[in-house]
Amino acid sequence: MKTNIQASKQLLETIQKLGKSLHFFAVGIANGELENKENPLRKWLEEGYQAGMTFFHRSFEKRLHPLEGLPEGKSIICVSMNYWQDHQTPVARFALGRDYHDVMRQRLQQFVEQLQALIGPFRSRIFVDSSPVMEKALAAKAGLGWIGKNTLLIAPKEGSWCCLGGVVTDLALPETPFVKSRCGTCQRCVQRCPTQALVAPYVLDARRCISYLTIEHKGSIPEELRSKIGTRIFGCDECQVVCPWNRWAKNTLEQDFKVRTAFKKMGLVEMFLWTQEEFLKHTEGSAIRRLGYERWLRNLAIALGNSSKSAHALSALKMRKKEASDLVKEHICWAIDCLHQE
Ligand code: B12
Ligand code: SF4
Repeated sequence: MKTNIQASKQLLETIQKLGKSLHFFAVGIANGELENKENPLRKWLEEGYQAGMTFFHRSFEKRLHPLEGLPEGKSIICVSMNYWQDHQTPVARFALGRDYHDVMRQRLQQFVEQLQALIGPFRSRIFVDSSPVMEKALAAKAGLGWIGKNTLLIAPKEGSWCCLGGVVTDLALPETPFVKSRCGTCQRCVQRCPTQALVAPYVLDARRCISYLTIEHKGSIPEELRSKIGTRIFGCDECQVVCPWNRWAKNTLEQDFKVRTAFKKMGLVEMFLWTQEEFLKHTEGSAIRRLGYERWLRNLAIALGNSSKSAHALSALKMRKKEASDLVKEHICWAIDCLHQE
């Protein structure tokens, strides 16, 4: 028995060391059970906070039992990877470089191959927001950090500027210790959210969240929220920027995450005037590409309406209006009205 415990401790050390060498800033183990009497996912869905993300209903049970995604699945190796960089652009930091799904998947693949070379074959299934898995709840269970009032996973030393992922395995691994919440009485994220999307600590109403509206939402953006979006064109970082636990954020080690020149150098008008070909060229390999050109223009029209009035912005909006789809045209008209009112 004693030797078994020792062997599994050693295995855990090997896994954590390997993970760190591959630039994961935290590595922990969770067993898969998430079901509890007051399941927060159920309540969240009942309130309609998922907005148009209907996939949650389809995969409800699977999300609670992540081990079932792998025959004889026993443990889940959870990892996080830092994407922070000190650039303020209209694009949220997680999307400034290459798509994190690709970066993480490739790195997790390397991790599995190298671990198999060290300890022999085992079954595995990688996830990076690719299967119905509750990545934050699992990461919290594995002790990578705690779920903060902004609903994101916060790590004690690194903060929340990280993406999450993991590997379901048939290895029987010891669960790593849980980290207690350190949010305390702080409410900065809840108070500073521009659209009051954090309707209570730990509860996010996606229908109001700028990240949802600019990335996931397909149609017209509710008019009463447009002015609050400011000049954000893809995602929102506000509830992380204000979090005191992010004070010590360090620049990412991943070259692939580094900001693309287009987002660093180009202004809103220039990006709004990209042709579809230019949009595809500048967003190749980026998470932004999945937004599509039409929603890209929709978001930029709002950002221009919220920026300071300039002849350049007005003429770009008027020019685009001539050939725009109904969706984009509606947002352009709103933006022109905003600029005329200034
Ligand atoms: C749907 C989704 C969104 C939606 C909804 C966000 C949300 N808070 O749920 C939208 C589009 C708004 C969104 C936005 C963003 N997202 Co997102 N998103 C997801 C996704 C696909 C599922 C999340 C989910 O299951 N939500 C449902 C609710 C019920 O889950 P929950 O937040 O865990 O909810 C509860 C908990 O906080 C819970 N709770 C508190 N304590 C505990 C303890 C336990 C054990 C449990 C079970 C629950 C629990 O109570 C809440 C219910 O009210 C995950 C990837 C994945 N597969 O997990 C990425 C993910 C959460 N997103 C991520 C990121 C980076 C973002 C953005 C920062 C991007 C940006 N800059 O614009 C923003 C942040 C907005 C915010 N404050 O959450 C990262 C987060 C990394 C981290 N450090 O936590 C993830 C993990 C993707 C990844 N693989 O890295 N996202
Ligand atoms: S991402 Fe922005 S809009 Fe969404 S909850 Fe955080 S601060 Fe609010």
